[in-house]
Amino acid sequence: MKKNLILVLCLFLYFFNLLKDFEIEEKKNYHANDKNSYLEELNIKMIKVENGTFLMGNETGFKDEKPIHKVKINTFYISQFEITQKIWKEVMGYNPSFFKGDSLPIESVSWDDIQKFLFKLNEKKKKNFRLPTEAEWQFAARGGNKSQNYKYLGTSDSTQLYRYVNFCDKNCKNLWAYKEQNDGYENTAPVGSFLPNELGLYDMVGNVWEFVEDKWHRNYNGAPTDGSAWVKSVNSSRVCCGGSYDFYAAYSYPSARYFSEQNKKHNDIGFRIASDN
Ligand SMILES: [Ca+2]
Ligand SMILES: [Ca+2]
Repeated sequence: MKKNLILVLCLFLYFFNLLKDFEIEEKKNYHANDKNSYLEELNIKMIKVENGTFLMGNETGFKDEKPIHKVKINTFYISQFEITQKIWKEVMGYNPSFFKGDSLPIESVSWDDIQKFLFKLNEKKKKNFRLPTEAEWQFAARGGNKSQNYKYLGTSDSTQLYRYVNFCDKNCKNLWAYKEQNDGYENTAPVGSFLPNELGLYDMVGNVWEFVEDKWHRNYNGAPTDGSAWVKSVNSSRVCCGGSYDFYAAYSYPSARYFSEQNKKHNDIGFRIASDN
């Protein structure tokens, strides 16, 4: 009788473990499928940004964000996500990123490298993709015509920043890390990990800075007001926008701007693409 009981118990444990293994395998598959469909969706989805006017710059920001000036933007398209390493590899056949991962944003590419990427992409797709102008980028980051005039991205409440932006939070190793909030990432995050802005664009602020077409100027005195790129300059540095995983919480807003030599690579600068139609 005792023997039978032990046998039944053993059989029960055997089937229980089988069931558990099956469940774990199911869960793994679920996540794998989830990830694949997620990556497929990332296949350069473009969002239409309707024409409009806006006030570019930031009265309370740094000197380079001033003066505020009215800019007219023509309708254009911009990619919903930062360009990923998967897309870069598909087009260029190599991956120079410092932090590796298919769904992470491409970084450690120079502005010049991006021109080669755009040339190859346009050959493949028979399109005219380009970098957005700084004015287009900032209009889109602020939500275009759907803008709610949030101070940050998707919110004016600084305590909610961690839900919208991958910035230098408590996971970040730098001195300026904002220890009060946890966005979940020390370095770059898979694109689309945070909440989108009013236009459904992801990571317009944070994750990686984004190169735009314009050359760097120390302020907006003399900047174009028709949405075109400001490229008249002897300076060879190009503008990048929106902050990164390594940037200050307090300045993680759409008008944040910085620059890099156009032939230099940094592991906190990437890009997204635009087109006229
Ligand atoms: Ca972070
Ligand atoms: Ca970004």
